[in-house]
Amino acid sequence: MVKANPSGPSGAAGKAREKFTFGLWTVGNIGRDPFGGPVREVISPVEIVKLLAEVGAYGVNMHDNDLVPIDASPAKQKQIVDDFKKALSDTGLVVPMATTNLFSDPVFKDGAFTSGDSQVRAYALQKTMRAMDLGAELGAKIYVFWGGREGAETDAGKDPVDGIKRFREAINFLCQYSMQNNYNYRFALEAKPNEPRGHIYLATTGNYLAFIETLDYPEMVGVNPEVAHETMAGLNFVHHVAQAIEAGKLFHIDLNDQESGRYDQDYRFGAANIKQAFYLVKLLVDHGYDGPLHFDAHAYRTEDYEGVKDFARGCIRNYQLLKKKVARFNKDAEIQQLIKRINPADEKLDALAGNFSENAVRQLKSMKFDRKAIGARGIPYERLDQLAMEIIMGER
Ligand code: DIG
Ligand code: MN
Ligand code: MN
Repeated sequence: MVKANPSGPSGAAGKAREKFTFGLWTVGNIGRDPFGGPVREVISPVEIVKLLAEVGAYGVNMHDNDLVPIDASPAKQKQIVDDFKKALSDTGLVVPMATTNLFSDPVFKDGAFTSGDSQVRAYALQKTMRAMDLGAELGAKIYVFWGGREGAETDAGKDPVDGIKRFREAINFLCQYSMQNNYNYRFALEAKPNEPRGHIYLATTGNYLAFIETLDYPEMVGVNPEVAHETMAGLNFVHHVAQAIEAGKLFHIDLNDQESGRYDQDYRFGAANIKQAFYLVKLLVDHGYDGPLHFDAHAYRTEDYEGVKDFARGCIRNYQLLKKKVARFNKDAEIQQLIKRINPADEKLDALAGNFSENAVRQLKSMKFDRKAIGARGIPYERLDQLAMEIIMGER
């Protein structure tokens, strides 16, 4: 039996904690993989809430069926939800985000919103509306869509253009459902390039950022980037998050870690690529991201539940340690001096380049640039990156 966290999510002396959250499916992961069965017994949502309170989490998220089995009767659903609400009030944990499982049940084997079968698409809408009702009942204000089955192994049977249209139709419909019920959800679309489908539509955060602009209610919809997903495709996750921040669309974030070019490992945050984790925390801190920090990750298959708690504590601790390193980096005089050298600013030139005018054209076209001298200038990235590494390694 795990003990509840006496101080609740506000922590000792009521100091506001970062909004560290975990999905029920993360610390509740029983260790199945394609080559082996479960290694841990199933624990209930109530026990998961208490485990998360014990390790210092702020909140807990869920897919509909993480909490309520897909075939539960209304009476059973009520019992489960009442018990869950009591655990939340006992521990002080909150539910910032909810989502729908549109990927486990065989009915979704060829997609949910993008299935070729009208019945499946309609059922996916029904299931999502019910899950949105449940999430709203628990106080969730962010609704995540991860299209785990929205894709194909072969393009022989479905036109990928139809996939995009069908996904848009569903999101437009559900935006209106949220408005009709005053749920005030912010929708967060989560990309992944492949797995479990051979190819998943809208494979990266960038795809979703373009897609959002084609929706009927784009202001309601943002993204939920996950570290492992761009990383497994060999892309720079931090730059994808930067584009989301710049577009005002970082509504949520899934933190974990991943070695490039492998299956979705969903490792403990910071466990694989500490440098990327450092620059991610720096980006979030520098741009004042204050949304949930959701660890969509799970413990190694080797672990028992004490190990699962170590995993969860490690996610939180690595984020907090890296946040301290970011503060050191931002305060370090030599580092800031080098950054200034790397970004020599000229306000006059920037003004010309930033505001088109005939005068700007004339001046820029007639200006003399000493291309050779500029090209010969050394740019001290080696020194700067070494100093950053020494901060990350605790030597500075
Ligand atoms: C996988 O990374 C997906 C599912 O776990 C879930 O639908 C979503 C919520 O964060 N992430
Ligand atoms: Mn993942
Ligand atoms: Mn995720």
